[in-house]
Amino acid sequence: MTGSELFTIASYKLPVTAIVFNNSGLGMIRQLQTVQFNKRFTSCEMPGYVDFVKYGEAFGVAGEHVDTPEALAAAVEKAMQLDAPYIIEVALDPKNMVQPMVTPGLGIGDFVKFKEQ
Ligand SMILES: Cc1ncc(C[n+]2csc(CCOP(=O)(O)OP(=O)(O)O)c2C)c(N)n1
Ligand SMILES: [Mg+2]
Repeated sequence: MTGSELFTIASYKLPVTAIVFNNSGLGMIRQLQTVQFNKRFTSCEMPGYVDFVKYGEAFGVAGEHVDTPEALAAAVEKAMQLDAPYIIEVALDPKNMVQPMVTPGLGIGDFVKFKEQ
């Protein structure tokens, strides 16, 4: 979700809901560096935190933070009732990884297996 997009949906009061999965970094890159580069992390962990609800407020777009699946479901329900833009920021642990993970350059059947989360 870029500033240009926010500006557009705010300007035209479009009923668009943006859901931001905020893991404070480049999670996919961090995951690749975990699995393939022995945790030699570079340019994927971003110190600090950007509050995307406050960012939306700067454009006049309302929103809320959620940190559980139940709260996310409730926020989506609420957003669907609104005739206005809305931002839902989902707080994620930067160390969370996604499974299954497909080996880069290989087929969909070639999953990387890893134990760490
Ligand atoms: C235009 C472009 N540049 C670079 C990449 C490489 N790339 C893939 S995932 C990723 C990080 C994405 O980070 P984020 O949007 O925070 O999503 P996350 O993986 O944390 O869920 C990057 C840089 C890309 N896919 N496209
Ligand atoms: Mg990220």
